[in-house]
Amino acid sequence: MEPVLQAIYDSILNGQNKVTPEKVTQALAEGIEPGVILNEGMVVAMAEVGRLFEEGEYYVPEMLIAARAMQSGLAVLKPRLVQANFKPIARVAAGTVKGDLHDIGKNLVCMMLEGASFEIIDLGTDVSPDKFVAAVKEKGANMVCMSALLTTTMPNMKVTVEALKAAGVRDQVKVMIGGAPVTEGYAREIGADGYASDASRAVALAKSLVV
Ligand code: B12
Repeated sequence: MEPVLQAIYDSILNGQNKVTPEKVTQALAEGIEPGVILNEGMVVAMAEVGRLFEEGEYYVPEMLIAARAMQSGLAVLKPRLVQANFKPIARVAAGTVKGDLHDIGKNLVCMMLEGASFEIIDLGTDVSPDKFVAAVKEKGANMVCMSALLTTTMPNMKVTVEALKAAGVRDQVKVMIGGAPVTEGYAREIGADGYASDASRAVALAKSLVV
């Protein structure tokens, strides 16, 4: 691994939220592609944080400070991931489902979609089915993106799809879902239009759904 990518990786793992943006800036200055910095320096670090948590070596506070370092690095990367916007391809209401506070993956998907000329209505985290419905009815969203990182909150994706149906707007929108525990099979099971395992695949999927 390039030394600067290793430094980014280490700074996230150690939750050094001042060092991460500095190292991301340095990596960009060294001419490393934003996608490489993201995937080979940052996303892998969060995966390692998850592993350490699973093994009982990290606890919630360590996860939290690692996430803060990740977010501060992403803030530097964002302008490079989000290119100039053209006429929006579609209006996307994106959020992490009810009960779930994980937003790094959702934010990444939003950034990449924004960079690919989608308009984003970011509903944030802990988003109730009613809020997704309101974004479609009142803000004219024609795509709904739901993220869930917990097996306990995943069922709220299904509840949201049902709420869209009950509100009579399911046919007006494409529904995309994702997040670590989510699968293609689950997307089919709950009647979503698609699933993607990462942010670049999310862009390809979103484009394929709007044509
Ligand atoms: C950081 C983190 C936290 C942070 C979140 C900070 C934040 N602002 O997001 C904090 C400390 C708050 C946290 C809290 C908790 N967490 Co946590 N957390 C993580 C961790 C380490 C990383 C998640 C992450 O950011 N990954 C990096 C991003 C880039 O990846 P991603 O989210 O998967 O997103 C990508 C794809 O999935 C996809 N994607 C994501 N969303 C979408 C949406 C669409 C539409 C599409 C198409 C694609 C897509 O694209 C993204 C980009 O490539 C994971 C471990 C892991 N391996 O996931 C645990 C993990 C998710 N957490 C876990 C747990 C248990 C918890 C807590 C319950 C802990 C506790 N006891 O309190 C709480 C729950 C709080 C809540 N109510 O939500 C477990 C979940 C277990 C399970 N199967 O349910 C995990 C898996 C850790 C573990 N290995 O046990 N956590």
